[in-house]
Order: sequence, then structure tokens, then C-alpha cells
Amino acid sequence: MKNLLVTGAAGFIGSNFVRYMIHKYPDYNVTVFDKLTYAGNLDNLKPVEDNPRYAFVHGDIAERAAVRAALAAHDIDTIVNFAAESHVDRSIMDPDAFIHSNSFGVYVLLDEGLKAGIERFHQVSTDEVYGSIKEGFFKEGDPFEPNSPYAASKAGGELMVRAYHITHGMNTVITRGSNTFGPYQYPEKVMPFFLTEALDDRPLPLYGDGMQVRDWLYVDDHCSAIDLVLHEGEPGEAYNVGGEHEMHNIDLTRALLQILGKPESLIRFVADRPGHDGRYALDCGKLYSLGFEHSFSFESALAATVEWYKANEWWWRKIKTGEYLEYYKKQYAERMAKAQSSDSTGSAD
Ligand code: NAD
Ligand code: TDX
Repeated sequence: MKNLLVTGAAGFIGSNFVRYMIHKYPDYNVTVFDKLTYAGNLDNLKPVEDNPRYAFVHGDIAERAAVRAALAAHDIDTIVNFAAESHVDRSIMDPDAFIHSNSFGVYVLLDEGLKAGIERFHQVSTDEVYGSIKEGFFKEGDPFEPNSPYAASKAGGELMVRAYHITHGMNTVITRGSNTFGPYQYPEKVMPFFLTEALDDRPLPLYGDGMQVRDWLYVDDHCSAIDLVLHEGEPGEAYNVGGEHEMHNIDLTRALLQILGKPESLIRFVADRPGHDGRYALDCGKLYSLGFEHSFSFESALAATVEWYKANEWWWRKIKTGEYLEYYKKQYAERMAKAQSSDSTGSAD
């Protein structure tokens, strides 16, 4: 591996991964290929923009000619695909872009990668492909039961990765990450959304009764797991990447408010997300067998994340304008109008 194409790396996890890889591997060249959708932001790549081993290409993974040109121009031998529409609520509102990027786009990237003779293809996937689990933990061989258009589109992309491995012998690996948090996360996802709203003393719309469970993974740990699987994972295999830190949404919200010194009266119980998955939980034994260890405790990672958002208002304040406000209105205005405050009982469904 020498010349990496990292797609979707103007977004949250990809930009953290690029910074991590450029720092860790002094002999790697990293080309970012990104469509710069609403979630793509070149501010996220500012820390590496002057590095001679970094390049940026503006393009769509679903556009064959653009992908082909980038693979040739940068002599790419390895693809790590982060490019995706990533927000479940938006996939309920408007699924088209999800099928385009998360399913069709993955196919185009695989097909052009195959023709260009790349040596390794890493697909960044999600725990949501399995669906929801009441007890126990999902293993890599469990069936896919995706419940949202986002999850279904990511499952479609993964199945095509499998097909290119089986049919064409392509050297592929897949990671299925759990809910990730940390610096540079677009403030539509619950953690940065609630954090930045609470900093402004604005109400926090918790879906349903807030009793859903998510497994929280710090972005630096997610990046090092991807690095490990990229280099050490068996061709054709998938690996779960969890945080080993399950929390009910209500408890996560309370923890955030406590760190910020804000009152619980900011919590509003609002109408639930349709098809809301009750719990995600992963068995990560296969990843541990490659030698993976988490480097961050949830508490220290949460504190670092809160500090980052406090210190980097320049980053998120300009995002929370324009299209963001339109989205906020569509997603939350009616819910908030019917919301129940935190001292009432039950949910607002
Ligand atoms: P993000 O929304 O912050 O960033 C996505 C990036 O992909 C953006 O820069 C966007 O411009 C780009 N993009 C979208 N469509 C594209 C296309 N057709 N061509 C090129 N670029 C395109 O997402 P994120 O949270 O950083 O997630 C990155 C990846 O990790 C996604 O594949 C997601 O499914 C997966 N994942 C995310 C989480 C999480 O908790 N955020 C957890 C597990 C897996
Ligand atoms: O306003 C909100 N209120 C609320 O109660 C939002 C935005 C979310 N929630 C709840 C829904 C979920 O139970 O918080 C939980 C987390 O929600 P999101 O941040 O939207 O994440 P989730 O739907 O769990 O999906 C995330 O993890 C898997 C990422 O967005 C995906 O990209 C990833 O694949």
C-alpha cells in the first residue's frame, strides 16, 4: 500500500482517518475523493491541506469517468470507501441520494477499482445492516435485517462488495462500525446536535421515550480499527467495530447536560423516528483476534469531544445556517410544537 484513495473523507470519520493515516504512515500518499455534499466540508481537512502527500479530488463515486480519472492520475493501489449519505432521518425523508451513493456508488467504485487493478478495497459499513437486537450481540455471520432506507442502502453496497470478492476475486474487507462520535461530526447526529443546541440553551428533541440503546465508539478508535483491518483483515471478510459502551439515549443526553452544566429541563420528548431501531450491539471478538484494543475510555473521549465543540464554534456555527436550518424545520418544527418536557411522563407519540 502506497497510494490510497479515501472517498468521502471531507466528512466526519473520513477526515479523522486521513489525518491519522498521514501522520502514522510517512510513506503513504493520500488522495481524498469527495462529492462535497451538505456533509462534506473542506474545513475538516485543513490540518492536512498543505501536506505534500495529500491531494483532493472533487467527484462523485457513482460517476465512472471521474473515478477512473482519479485512480489513474494518482496511481491508486488501495481504496478506502467512506463516501455515503449517513443520516437515518434524512433517509426517511428523501432516500434517493442514499441509493445513489451507498449502493450504486459502491458498485461503480468496485467496478472501476477492479478494472484499474487495485490491490485492496476497504468498505466502511455500519452495525445498522443487522437491524435491531433486544439481547445479545450481532456476529459477522448474522443475517442482514436493515430497517431504515439508510441501513438498506448500506447493506446493498456491502452485498456488492461480497459479490466482487467472490466473482472476481477482488481483495476486499469490510468494517461495520457502531455509533461514532468525536471532533468534526456534522451537527445533525445526536451527540453534536444536542451538544451544540445545549450550548445555546436550546431544547433537545429526544425521540420516543429515549430508551433506545446505542454503542458509542470514539472516532480515533474507529480509525485505528479501520487501519488494522485494512492492513491485517482477511480478504473477503467483514469485522464488527464496536465501542463496548452501550447507553440509553436518555442517559447519554443527561451525561452531556451534566458535563455542560445545563439543566435537564432542556430535554423534550418528541414523536419517535419511524422504524426506530431499539438497540445496536456488536460482538467484536473477530476484531480483537487481529489484536485490536480500544485506546480511549468513553468518559475521556466524551470530555475531549465536548471541549472540541466548545473551542471550535467557528467550525459548527457556520454549518448551522442555510440548508441546515431548512432541514431542522422539516425534521423538528412539528415535533417540537407537540413536544413534552422532561418533567412529564411518557413519550409524545
Ligand atoms: P458524513 O456524512 O460526515 O460524511 C460523508 C462524506 O461522504 C461527505 O464528505 C460527503 O460529501 C461524501 N459523499 C457523499 N456521497 C458521496 C458520493 N456519491 N461521492 C463522493 N463523496 C460522497 O459521514 P460519516 O459519519 O463520516 O460516515 C462515514 C462512513 O462511515 C459512511 O459510509 C457511514 O455509513 C459509515 N459509518 C458511520 C457511522 C457514524 O456513527 N457516523 C458509524 C458506522 C459507519
Ligand atoms: O434528534 C434526535 N433525537 C434522538 O432521540 C436525533 C438526531 C437522534 N435521536 C436518537 C436516535 C438514535 O436512537 O439518538 C440515537 C442516535 O441517532 P443518530 O445520531 O441519528 O444515529 P443513528 O441513527 O443511531 O445512526 C448512527 O450510527 C450508525 C449514524 O448516523 C450512522 O451513520 C451509523 O451508520
